[in-house]
Amino acid sequence: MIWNEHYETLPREYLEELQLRRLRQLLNNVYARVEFYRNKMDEAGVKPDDIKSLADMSRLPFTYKQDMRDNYPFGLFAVPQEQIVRLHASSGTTGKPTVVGYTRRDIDTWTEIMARTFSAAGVGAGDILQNAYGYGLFTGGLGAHYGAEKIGASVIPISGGNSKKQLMLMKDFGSTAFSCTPSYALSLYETAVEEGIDPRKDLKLKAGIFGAEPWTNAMRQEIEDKWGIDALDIYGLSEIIGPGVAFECVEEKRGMHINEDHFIVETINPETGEVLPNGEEGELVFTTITKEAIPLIRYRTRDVTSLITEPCKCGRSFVRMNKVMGRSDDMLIIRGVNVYPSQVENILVQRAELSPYYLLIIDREGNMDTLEVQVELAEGQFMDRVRRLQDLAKGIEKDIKSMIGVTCKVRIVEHKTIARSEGKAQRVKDNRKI
Ligand code: DLL
Repeated sequence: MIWNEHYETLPREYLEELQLRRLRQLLNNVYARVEFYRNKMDEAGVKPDDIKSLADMSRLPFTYKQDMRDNYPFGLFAVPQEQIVRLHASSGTTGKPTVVGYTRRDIDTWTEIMARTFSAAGVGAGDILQNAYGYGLFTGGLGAHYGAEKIGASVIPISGGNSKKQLMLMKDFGSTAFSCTPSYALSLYETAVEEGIDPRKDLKLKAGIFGAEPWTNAMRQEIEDKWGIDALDIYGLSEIIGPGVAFECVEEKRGMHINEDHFIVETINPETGEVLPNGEEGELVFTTITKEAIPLIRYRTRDVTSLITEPCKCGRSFVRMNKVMGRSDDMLIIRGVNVYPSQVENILVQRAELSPYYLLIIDREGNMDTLEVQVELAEGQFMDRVRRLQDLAKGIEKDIKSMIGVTCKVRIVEHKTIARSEGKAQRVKDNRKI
């Protein structure tokens, strides 16, 4: 179901007109109110009035995560403190978190785009949504919560983890949908099996809304088969607003519709910053055109994917983004070869004997990088047939070499030896000291 027929199906020419109008308003606003943007635009020699078309956007300077860190905690806020009704933060790998603020209207916008997300997944009033994204500073829990209430679903705010309790409530309350990271969906399934629950028979679930980390279509297939549900992808990042920047529709499940009435998207070459034609793979860059508390202009997400401009069968006119293949800063360079964890995952998930749990361990011996791929056997597969395991490992090593171009060592480990996550999965251990 389409939540907001008017905006979600707006003909492109009207949509672009709306984007330009909102963009110009935003630029005037931040130029007047945020010193950081005023300085940056002055340095780049561009004034708000110079932006006369969407194509002129490429004249605007980029904003980086580092800019948010440099202005920690509230330096980029464009409204006075009295108007901020919520703060969230995302933890970085180093140092201080990235802080984001919301005005009341920002919360409404976020709720609206999450309502669209759930509707597109076929979830609505009468559904019971078990929300297993983490509640707290992470945007996943509360973002999904507000959207689900808005569409009239009964929300169970259970947060992440506590798998046995999750399953008990799923069964007792008759949850019809759930939301969490895709890796947690798989881990929860394992607990279900241990608890003697057959999700297809014993539960009423029909849909899952999974995101916050990259996952492949093969993983989607696996989740759908195991749980007996439609598994939909949802994308977002705290800096832009949180979950709901883009969402998949259950009709097509091919690419996530970007809420373009609130965010302008570009794909760029991450090295040169040059804007790429639609359809080419590059880094996603977003401009928030309705956000009040922290508007971001041409924010560099580091997420790499491509855009789909063909109209979608569902009737929405928003452009779609393909699945994120990785982050340009998660891209590993191993002996000069660019490697995304998702490429390795794609090779691993094709083998039924394996589970989707893996870890890439990178080290350096002398001047040589080494890559070890640890992957688990699937449930019910055992380590006893050594010869068979060797063949399996050799086969994967060969595929990784021919498809990705990097030599590695594959180590197959017992089922359930790689750590499970309740939120975002950790799939890379880089021990190189560079
Ligand atoms: O992960 C917001 C979110 C919560 C999205 C719940 C979806 C569901 P951050 O913690 O700021 O925000 O992390 C943002 O996570 O730049 C991507 O690298 C990654 N990411 C988010 N969704 C997806 C997805 C939330 N569907 C970072 N596919 C982003 C791939 C994703 N990567």
